[in-house]
Amino acid sequence: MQERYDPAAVESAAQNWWAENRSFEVREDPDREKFYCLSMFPYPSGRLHIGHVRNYTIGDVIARFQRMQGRNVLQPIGWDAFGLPAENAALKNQVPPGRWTRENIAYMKGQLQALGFAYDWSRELATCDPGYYRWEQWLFTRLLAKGLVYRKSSIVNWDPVDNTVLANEQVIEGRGWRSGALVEQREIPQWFLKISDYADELLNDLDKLQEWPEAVRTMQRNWIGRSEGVEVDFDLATGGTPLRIYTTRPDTIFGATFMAVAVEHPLALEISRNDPRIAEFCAECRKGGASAAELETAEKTGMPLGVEAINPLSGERIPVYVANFVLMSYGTGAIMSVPAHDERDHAFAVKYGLPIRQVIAPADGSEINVQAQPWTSKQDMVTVNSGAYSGLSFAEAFDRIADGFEAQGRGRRRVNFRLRDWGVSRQRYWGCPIPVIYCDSCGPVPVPEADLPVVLPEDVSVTGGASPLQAMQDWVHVPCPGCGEPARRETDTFDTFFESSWYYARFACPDQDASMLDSRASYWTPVDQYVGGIEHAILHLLYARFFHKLMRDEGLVDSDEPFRRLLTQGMVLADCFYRTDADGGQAWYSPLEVESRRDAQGRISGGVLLSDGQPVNYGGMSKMSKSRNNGIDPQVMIDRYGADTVRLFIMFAAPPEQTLEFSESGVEGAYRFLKRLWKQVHDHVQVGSVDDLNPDGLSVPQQDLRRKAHETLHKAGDDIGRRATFNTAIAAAMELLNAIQKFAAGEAGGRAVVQEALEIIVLILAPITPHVGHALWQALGRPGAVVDQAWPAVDESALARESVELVVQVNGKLRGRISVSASAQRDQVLAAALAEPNVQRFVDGRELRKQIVVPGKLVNLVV
Ligand code: ANZ
Ligand code: ZN
Repeated sequence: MQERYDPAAVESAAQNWWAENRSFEVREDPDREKFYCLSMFPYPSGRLHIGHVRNYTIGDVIARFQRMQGRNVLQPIGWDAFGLPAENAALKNQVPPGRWTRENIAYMKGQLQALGFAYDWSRELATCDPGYYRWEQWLFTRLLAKGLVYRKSSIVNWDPVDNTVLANEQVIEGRGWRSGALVEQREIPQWFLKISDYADELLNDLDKLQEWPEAVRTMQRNWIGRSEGVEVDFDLATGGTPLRIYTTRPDTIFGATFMAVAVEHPLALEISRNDPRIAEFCAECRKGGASAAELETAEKTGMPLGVEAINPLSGERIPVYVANFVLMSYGTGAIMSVPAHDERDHAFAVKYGLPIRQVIAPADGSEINVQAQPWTSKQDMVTVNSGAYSGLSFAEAFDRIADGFEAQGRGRRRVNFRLRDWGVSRQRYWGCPIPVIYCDSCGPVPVPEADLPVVLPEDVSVTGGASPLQAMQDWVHVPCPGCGEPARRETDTFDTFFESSWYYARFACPDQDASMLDSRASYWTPVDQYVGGIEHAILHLLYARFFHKLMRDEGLVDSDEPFRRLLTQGMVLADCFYRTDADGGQAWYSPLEVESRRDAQGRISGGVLLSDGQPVNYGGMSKMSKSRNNGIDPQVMIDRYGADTVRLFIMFAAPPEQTLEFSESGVEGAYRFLKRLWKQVHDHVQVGSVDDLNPDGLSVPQQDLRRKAHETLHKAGDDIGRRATFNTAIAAAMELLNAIQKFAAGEAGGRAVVQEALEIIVLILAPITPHVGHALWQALGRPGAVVDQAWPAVDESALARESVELVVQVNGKLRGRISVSASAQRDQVLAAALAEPNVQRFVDGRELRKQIVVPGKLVNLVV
């Protein structure tokens, strides 16, 4: 064994060994418990960032730990390879997106391998490969046949610079998230997946996901947004089609003082035709962002349409407005407004001087002032000012009013979901072609199964405008599969969430070229542990859950949910340093180029730029970002200290769900620990390794060290396996190393205890620092490779304390303490208690009527 710890040599040796022995290639084995560990696959942006490294290290530690528990562990990796950045890079560097993507994959694969992740590389996949995306094209045509896919013209957010449709989440303050251009509203035909058909199941099955963070389940629940209400028809005073509204509060109907419709509502459109002021108002509203979140915060505006509606219960006539806060895509696009009991209606009524009338009140009689503030409670309330419906609770009023409308045919109970159908069309080039052909006589025709995949042409030049597919005449013009007449291919591609919605299942059978999935998918799924960023808490996880159910209904998997346990890792933060230049702008310097200065309390107060020796200001810790130049390229750390140090630092610096504060001194600390461990093993094996530990013949200090080793093992197993607090397991291993260093091994018995304790440290750390583990296991003279070792069993007898302390009571009062051997019998304990001088004083020769011994705790003598 080398005396000096040389990470580069150690890491390549271990990695070669794993590759030669195909250590991480797995096969289905019905006789063994399987464990499928998956980290969210990366977008091949070019280089791993530190968030990736954290994500993959956490996943790898869990996978390796589960392997040591004897499970048949699958840990695959692949590439989420379609998406906009490839097109932008193509535009900038004049390389086709496919080439750029594959070059990035090659580089990043090397980075992942250098980090020693235990992936089954034989299953690697990239979603831009036709062998992958053909199956989502196939599924799409199946769903089309089943009626789960439809085409609909809809208003979209149009980014005039990127020439693409944006999701509502991609519109920030009315501008495109990437281009910053003012977003326009346009109507174009799009393909939709009917996720709404699964809304109830997606909601109810959240209850099965007990091992997901509660916060994520809540976000999903809110996103699905189930609501129970009533649709009611309000007649218009002028006659014609009644105005149908959706309300969850029919109990407040007597408080409706106006109505409001969306700017796209048929009534608003009809009146716009003759009223240019209304038309202009509607057009103006459509320009802004259409996201619900934005409308929530935007100033509420509207205009009276000049028509009145008749309240079906009170007969009152109330004005109808068109208003920007009513969404056409929810409910019926029209509402009754009750300003006394709804926030938005209240703000609107105050602004336009509309009446505010209280119709519900606190059941306990306390006063409220709805002119000043709406009161919105459903609980502990009673209806007031509501004619024959006064004096009722929410549930009573809801039911009576709903029953009445249903009997009259004027209304009906209805469940609505906030969740919208998933628009999957993207007007982008670098994505999976939507397998549809448009024919003038047959309409849209799905590409027949035999003609799949529709391969995306990769030899293109990207111009920045419309998708290059539109200009590829040879590709676009094809005969109609139905009638054979000239027809055109769809040039839109799928939303890239399509690919990431089912990759986890494909990893079970990536080589299957006759079907989307095969029986191996039922063996491996659901994923037992999924690890990824909280930014995917809603859309990615929801779409993957939806796809899992779609695939289940195709008979492709046999479970209801794709991910059994979910861990969402925290962000990585780093210090930021800056200088303010003459015109007030800030220049940011990488923390790696700055030597920080600390104040008396040890807090960073500033720093010096290494290149010019001049001071820089400290800007605090913040999320790593380009704008603050505080991103740390993990490759720099790997090159400097090795993969094990980076892995150890990441797992030690914080529990996985919390933010991690990057600091180079922390990385150095991890490196020093590994050097210390290396030296300890080196010094130990210099004398020779030992493997004949005799637990019975140990001295007290030897027993103490052995107990510490097994206590550490016990704690680490619980911390890693159950609590997922890897940092405390590492801290315990560090303490054990300290104890070994303080221990004077001396002769054979002591050296055997040290040998065992060192082996325990190596095994505990094996999932975290697997390369060092590989080398030290060999150095300790153990057979086999550490990667194939089982997690060691705790020796319960080693945990027993040499001596235990008991309290002694006489007639229930504390009279003394004794220390006895942990294995002492009842007689010996009693004898020791009676020999205690103070106890003797209180017993004082009297007859012992009762003697109670609670082992390990107390003795009570009754005299
Ligand atoms: C009258 C009322 C009185 C309402 C009251 C609330 C409080 P959820 O729970 O999200 O389903 N609403 C209905 N359709 C809408 C649309 N397209 N755009 C904007 N708002 C709409 O919310 C249902 C409530 O949101 C409905 O109940 C309606 O206002 C409003 F004291 O009707 B309510
Ligand atoms: Zn045709």
